[in-house]
Amino acid sequence: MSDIEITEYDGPAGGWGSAKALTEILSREKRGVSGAVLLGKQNKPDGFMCVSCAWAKPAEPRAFEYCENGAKATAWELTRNRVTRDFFAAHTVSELRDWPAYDLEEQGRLTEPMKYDPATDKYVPVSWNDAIREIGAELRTFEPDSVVFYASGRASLEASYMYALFARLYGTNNLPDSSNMCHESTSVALPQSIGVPVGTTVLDDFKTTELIMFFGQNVGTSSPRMLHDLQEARKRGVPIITFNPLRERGLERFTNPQSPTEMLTGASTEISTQYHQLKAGGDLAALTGMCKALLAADAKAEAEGAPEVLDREFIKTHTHGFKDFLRFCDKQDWSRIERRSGLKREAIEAAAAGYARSKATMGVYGMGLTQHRKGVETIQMLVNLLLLKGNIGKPGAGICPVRGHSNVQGQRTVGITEKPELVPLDQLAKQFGFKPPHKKGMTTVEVCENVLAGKVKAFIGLGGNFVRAVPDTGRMDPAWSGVPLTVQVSTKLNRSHLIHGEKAYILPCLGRIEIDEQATGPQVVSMEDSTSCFHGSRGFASPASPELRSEPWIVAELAKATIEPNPLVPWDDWVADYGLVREAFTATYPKVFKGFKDRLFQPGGLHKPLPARERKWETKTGLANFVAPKGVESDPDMPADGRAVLDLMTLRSNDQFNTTVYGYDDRFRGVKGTRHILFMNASDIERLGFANGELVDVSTHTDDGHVREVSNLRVVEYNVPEGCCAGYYPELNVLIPLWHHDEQAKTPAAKCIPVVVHPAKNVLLAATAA
Ligand SMILES: Nc1nc2c(c(=O)[nH]1)N[C@H]1C(S)=C(S)[C@@H](COP(=O)(O)OP(=O)(O)OC[C@H]3O[C@@H](n4cnc5c(=O)[nH]c(N)nc54)[C@H](O)[C@@H]3O)O[C@H]1N2
Ligand SMILES: Nc1nc2c(c(=O)[nH]1)N[C@H]1C(S)=C(S)[C@@H](COP(=O)(O)OP(=O)(O)OC[C@H]3O[C@@H](n4cnc5c(=O)[nH]c(N)nc54)[C@H](O)[C@@H]3O)O[C@H]1N2
Ligand SMILES: [Mo]
Repeated sequence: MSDIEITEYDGPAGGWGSAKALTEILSREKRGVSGAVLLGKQNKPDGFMCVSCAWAKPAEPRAFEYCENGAKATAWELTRNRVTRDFFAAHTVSELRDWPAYDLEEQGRLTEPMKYDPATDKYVPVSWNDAIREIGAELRTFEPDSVVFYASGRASLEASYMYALFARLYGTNNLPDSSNMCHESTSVALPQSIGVPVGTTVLDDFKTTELIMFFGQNVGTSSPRMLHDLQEARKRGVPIITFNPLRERGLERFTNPQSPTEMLTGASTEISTQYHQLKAGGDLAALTGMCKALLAADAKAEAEGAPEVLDREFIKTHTHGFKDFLRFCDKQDWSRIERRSGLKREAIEAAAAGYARSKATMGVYGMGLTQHRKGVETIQMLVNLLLLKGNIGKPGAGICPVRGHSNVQGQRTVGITEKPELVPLDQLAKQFGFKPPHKKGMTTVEVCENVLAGKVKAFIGLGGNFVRAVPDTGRMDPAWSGVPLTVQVSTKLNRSHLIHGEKAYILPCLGRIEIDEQATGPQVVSMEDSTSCFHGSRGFASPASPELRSEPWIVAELAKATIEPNPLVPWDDWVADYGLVREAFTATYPKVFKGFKDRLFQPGGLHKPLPARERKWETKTGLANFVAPKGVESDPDMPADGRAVLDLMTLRSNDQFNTTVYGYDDRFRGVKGTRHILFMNASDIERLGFANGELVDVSTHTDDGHVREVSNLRVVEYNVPEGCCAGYYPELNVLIPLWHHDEQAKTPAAKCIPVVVHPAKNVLLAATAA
């Protein structure tokens, strides 16, 4: 407890704080100099692709093309710590369930396959042969649609393609992935609006853009390499208009840790030129306000004979639904927009005026838009705003969803999706001579519903920590014991190994940074970044244990043990030479991967064709669509008795990668030594009768009959809008009702949870819980 410290952080993002954090993590994972040498290969055209975020890799990389958090992720994977059979022999699973996430993963890399032994409540070693044979035998007894093939977004294009094919040959489209909890709102919104499921911008657009609008993405923590692109744009005088309930440091100021001058002089670049601290879920209202203001400015310009504000030519030739959209905007009144967004009309008009001036605007966003009940509508509203001035399909302009996991976008590209309509099933049928399943598979939320209902017979996780990442963990955790089989392909120990099914296996795999030696020699893999560029990646480090297997190998062996041999699916040849897998997915997606074979290591990556970038609209109307939302409420389940209820946002700290907790500090937010906190506005603290630093219990305000509560969070007075509060994911996932998700995409609405704060019932316990 004495180590907990909450102060105001007044440094920039990057800078010396970043350099120091880097040295600390390399030494903690015992990777000093060798780690630093490996970091020099990170995100280089012939190196390995970072295992942290999915931000684009420039064609001409900087000397050190990594950031503090990318380096942490590398050190985390290359740690010298190991989880051996002795570790499992020394601890029962029930005991490990009480360990914090940090302690579990800090044990190091998994080293050999393990199997759960109910008699001793321990994991015991099992040979690869037996593990694969036993899992295959189990899978053969289940109805395919009762088996789930989950993927976190790290596995390569090669492993992902094989995994998706395995699931479909087995007979199911149950291929949910982490993007179901992340950018699924994007994948549903953008195809309706502009006919592509991904962003339309590339790195070059940052060089010619005239304005960047930034919504709900914490660049300093979640995609720090992007700060270089933002800094360069700012140096050209490009304004950045930010909408975020929190004043995130990376969006305020940045010192480039790779610039000696900046480091020595302490110079930093101001990032945002306008910063709008809107309410959680206030974006739909704020965007509506901006559209209204823009339409009003255009009408005024027309009346005065001044140049038009909208791009009328673009609207006429390229869009559909403009009239209905106008009607929607006309109907919304400013008082409601102000109330819901938490912003003054003048502030919204100032943002709109900035937008009106720009001839090329980018709209960048992250989880602040996607993780809401109306996430899809909000993203579509951002597209509407861009369409008004023709900002899709021209240089320096476009929509830029910032993806999470390093290959989450790529997994979708090669078939990991529960939506069969997104996959060329006919082509698969032809290529591999089978009848692919056409029934829609389960999303992440549907998997949870079916686990609760006892309908899931087996769960296979290709990476990730599903049990910990999903909503409603208090209800979910006990339900997993009713699943007959759980299999986790992992690099490190996590909660999904401890909250397991009746039969449970841990299959340890190589990480991307490690050398992957197969029959034809060391293999390379590939992935897709946030800007739709494909890159090759080459492992450099020796494997953490001789017993590790590659993900393609594990998928192939599981497939061979489960389904009938098919001469058209040469699993063994594919494992021997991943180039043959690339040939196979190029045959399935010829347009997407045209020329990939020879351009795997092309600097900057190979950009995949995106019709919307060329103003070709593959939508139902054949045009870009204005899509009007139903109203401006982005989280409509807020109960009526408003005042005691706060909107909770669950966030990442600067010291975590999703459920992986690197440490207990959140440097940019001034928090040291704890993650068990609740950021609150000073006036809410006073109004509700609490004090800064007091311990409180927080419960979800719903009437669905379930009690959801987290106890002993420390109140931290913080600059969040009144009526909002914030804390850390995944500790607070217990508070998110399973049904509290985007209405169309089913992305859990993790950024706006109605909660009530109570005095702590049992403060004594807290002293040990901190
Ligand atoms: N270091 C590090 N990097 C990561 C990850 C990590 O955990 N650690 N995770 C990776 C993954 S999988 C993902 S998806 C991305 C996630 O990266 P982000 O999209 O940055 O996700 P979050 O950190 O959840 O926070 C999003 C931001 O949204 C703001 N916000 C919250 N609610 C609202 C709202 O209603 N409106 C607006 N406008 N803003 C809001 C928050 O204040 C916060 O700044 O990062 C990836 N990169
Ligand atoms: N409340 C709340 N909940 C959220 C979110 C939120 O903002 N708020 N964000 C959501 C988002 S955006 C996401 S993406 C999900 C994340 O959900 P997941 O992707 O399921 O979770 P991670 O924490 O990224 O998974 C970490 C584990 O992956 C394994 N791993 C790491 N590298 C590899 C590898 O190379 N191969 C294999 N096979 N395994 C590997 C390690 O064992 C590690 O323990 O969580 C979601 N949940
Ligand atoms: Mo994510």
